[in-house]
Amino acid sequence: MRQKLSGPARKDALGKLGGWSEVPGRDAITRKFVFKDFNQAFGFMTRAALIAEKMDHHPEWFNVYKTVEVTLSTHDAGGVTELDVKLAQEMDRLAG
Ligand code: H2B
Repeated sequence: MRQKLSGPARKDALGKLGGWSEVPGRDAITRKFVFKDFNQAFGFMTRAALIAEKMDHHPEWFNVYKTVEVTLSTHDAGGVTELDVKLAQEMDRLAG
């Protein structure tokens, strides 16, 4: 699970994600979520934080008003793993 994804397994896993893209020059994935207002954005972050803590896998993120920019990478592995894919899917589900 903490193994860096590469080759066809990586292609497969990232193919499951809509709206996420690979970060240039770094082994990480990113997505920008734009909500209706700050309340929605912060509600999303709160719910995502609880899931992240439960997974012991934490996002890098940046919030300005109703926008949340998320970057996911597994620091211990130095790149994208199944954990990032799973957290990305949870975030997509929360954002509706
Ligand atoms: N989050 C992310 N994104 N990558 C990690 O490698 C990571 C983490 N490691 N959250 C966890 C915490 C680790 O530091 C603890 C000790 O399990």
